[in-house]
This record gives sequence, C-alpha cells and structure tokens, in this order.
Amino acid sequence: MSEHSKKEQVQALRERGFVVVPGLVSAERCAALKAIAVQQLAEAAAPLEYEADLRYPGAPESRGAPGGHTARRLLDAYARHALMREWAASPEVRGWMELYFGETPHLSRAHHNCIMTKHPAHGSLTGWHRDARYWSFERDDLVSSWLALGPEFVDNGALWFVPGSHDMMFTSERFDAAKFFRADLPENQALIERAVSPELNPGDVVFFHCNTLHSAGRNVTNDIKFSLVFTYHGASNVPLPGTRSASKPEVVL
Ligand SMILES: O=C(O)CCC(=O)C(=O)O
Repeated sequence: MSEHSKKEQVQALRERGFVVVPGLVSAERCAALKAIAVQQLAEAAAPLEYEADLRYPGAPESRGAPGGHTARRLLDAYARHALMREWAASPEVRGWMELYFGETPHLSRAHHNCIMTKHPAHGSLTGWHRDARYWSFERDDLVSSWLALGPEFVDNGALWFVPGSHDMMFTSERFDAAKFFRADLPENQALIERAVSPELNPGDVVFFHCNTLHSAGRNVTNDIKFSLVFTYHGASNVPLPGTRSASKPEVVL
C-alpha cells in the first residue's frame, strides 16, 4: 500500500468514522487465518462467548436451549495462534495506526481481540451502538480493524455504519439503559436512514472509530461468517486504572 493511499484512507476515517481498505490481507494469509478460526470453532476452543450469554435479538434463551452453544466470539484471538498475533501487530496495521494516532500504537487485549462468528441459525443481530460505550480510556479515540475472513454482505449480517457519527454529540436520552442508540426515536431514525453497509471480500479490512454508530443484522445464508477484530489506541491514551479496559496487558506495536 502506498503512503499516499494510506494517507487518503486515514483521512477518510477521520471524516466518515470508517474506511474500507480492499485486499489488505492476501488470499493465502486470509485462508490460513480462516482455517484456524474454523478449526477452533469446531473444537469450541476456550475462551468463548456464546450468543446465549448476550441474548441479543435472535439469540437462544439460555445455554440449555436449542442452539444454546452457538458461539458469538472466540475470545482472545491474540493468544490463539501465532498467525493471529502476526496479523494484529503486522507492519501494515502498525503503519496505518501510527499514521492515524501520530504516536506509537497499542493493541488493547481487553476489547474486541476476537474472532467474531455469525451463525445462520441462532446468530443474533446487534443493535445500533458505539463501541466506546463500555470502554474506559482517557479519550474516546480508539480504532478497530475488522478483517473479513470470508465475504460479508447484508444477508450474512455485515456491519452497517452511520457516516460521520463518530463526531456527533448525543445526549444520554438518545441511548437506552444498555447504551444502544434508540431506534424508536424519530431523531435517531433520521440518522439511521443514512447508514451504509459496505460489502467486504475476504482480505478486506474496515477500520472504524470507537464512536462510530454501527449495527449488524442476522445471517440468513447457510454459511457461518467469520471476522477477525482488534482494537488500537495511541500510547498517550491510557486505559483508566481499575476498569475493564486496564484489565489485560497491552501490546505495544
Ligand atoms: O457482528 C455483529 O453483530 C456486530 C458486532 C459489533 O458491532 C460488536 O461486537 O461491537
């Protein structure tokens, strides 16, 4: 990737709150990462988060209900395999994050750091939210990388984003008790109508800001969707002591 195109991508992230970088990961690397994800899902390799734990719309009622052992996230992707670590701290990602933050990037192992799966049956939809809702840093300035390990499109539950929402100020009433952006409010609906869902091919990466409003639908295809997701921040933006954000050692890129 040329410096010029990287600068344009970083600029797009600053302006819109997300940017798609097509083909950032080669087909070979992507296939190898997906094979690890498929195998670890088949083995139910811990630590896992189950759909039944979160109970988002469409999820099973409990772990004992039909589909109760449907995984939502294979947690701690960084610890799962050397290839995952290599991607998370790769020169491509480091260079990108350095340009965005203007300082040494850190990878948070406390947030995202997972293989997201979305299953055709028992997979849930995720309502409108900002990832910063449960994150505790000095500044709400973190960026996640979402690597598509397979195709992502509306029917298999791809992400939707509201362009420019990372820069908007909202009063707390615009969110519900769980800090989801309330889709029942007309003023919120007007924004949600502007949302876009970029189609991704395997190897494409979406970088998005922790304040960008996003959501994702259910997977109505026959195939499980796999994505590899990590979150970064600048060295000077430290996690607040005693919070979940400070609960795991970080990786300095
Ligand atoms: O894939 C999804 O359902 C959305 C994931 C997401 O936005 C999140 O975990 O914060």
